[in-house]
Amino acid sequence: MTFFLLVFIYSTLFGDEPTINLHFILKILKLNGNKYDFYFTGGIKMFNFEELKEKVINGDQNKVKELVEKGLAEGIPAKDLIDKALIPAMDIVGEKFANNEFYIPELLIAARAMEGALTILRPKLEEGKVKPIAKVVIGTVKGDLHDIGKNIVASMLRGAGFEIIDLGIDVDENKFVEAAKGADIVALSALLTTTMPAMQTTIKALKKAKIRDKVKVMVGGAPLTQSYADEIGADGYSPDAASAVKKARELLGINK
Ligand code: B12
Repeated sequence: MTFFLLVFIYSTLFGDEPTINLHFILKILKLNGNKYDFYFTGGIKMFNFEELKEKVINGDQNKVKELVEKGLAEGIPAKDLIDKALIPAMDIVGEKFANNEFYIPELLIAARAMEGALTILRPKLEEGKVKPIAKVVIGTVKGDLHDIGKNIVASMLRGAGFEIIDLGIDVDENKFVEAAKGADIVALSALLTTTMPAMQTTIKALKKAKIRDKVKVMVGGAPLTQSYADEIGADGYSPDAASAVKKARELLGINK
């Protein structure tokens, strides 16, 4: 009697390091009568973070989307694709810009490729959304048009159960003050050293409107530091999106 397949189990196992994706296939083959044979086939799937990084740097929008979808299909978490390929790629783009190897068009093309990837990844970051635990008003401060990082922070907070009011880019202090009424946190983003002072202007405006003591102010963005946050009187600073979620919880005394 010819054999037939009884069970086909496909399981993808992840370790702490999901770059290497081990997969095993257990095949139980029934031979004649009561005789069974068990076979394991195994392999290693490697997601190429370097390739994704390179495609973002070169602004290859279509390839970036394709690789991101491939990564997700292989079980790579959205956060890993962002942290291990997309953000490092933007850092390199920034370095190239600083060294005059890249100019504004290259910066824009890379940013567009990054945005394309984030359009696919953002819903994944926001999965698990529950009843809002607190309200966060977020925006990039006046004079600053950078929003990629701010949008990641917003998505992570949304995914962690916060209600997000996103004011967008180039937001002046009055807009922040208006939106802050009834909010728990005001989150300010700045990517330029020249726009960092707008954070302090916003904090002063919150004080003037007598709502400073009703909201927590959280700041972030590549040029920011904890000491700058302290200097301008912010309640919290985080260097990245994941720690921004922790910081927001900490500021509001939310334990889980
Ligand atoms: C993409 C980009 C652009 C794009 C922005 C597109 C967009 N939609 O955002 C465009 C082309 C528009 C642009 C324009 C300019 N840019 Co630009 N840009 C960049 C670049 C390459 C990447 C920024 C980025 O998206 N990084 C990836 C994200 C995920 O990281 P992130 O923003 O830092 O966010 C993370 C954390 O900072 C944190 N975070 C961010 N916000 C917040 C908020 C809170 C509350 C918290 C808690 C945390 C947090 O969490 C995020 C996720 O982990 C950087 C270089 C760099 N490495 O930063 C230069 C850079 C920021 N740009 C720079 C410059 C000079 C400019 C221009 C002045 C260029 C010009 N001559 O016109 C203009 C300014 C326009 C303006 N008025 O804002 C300089 C700034 C130098 C400085 N120190 O001030 C940089 C550093 C490049 C360089 N090395 O010279 N830019």
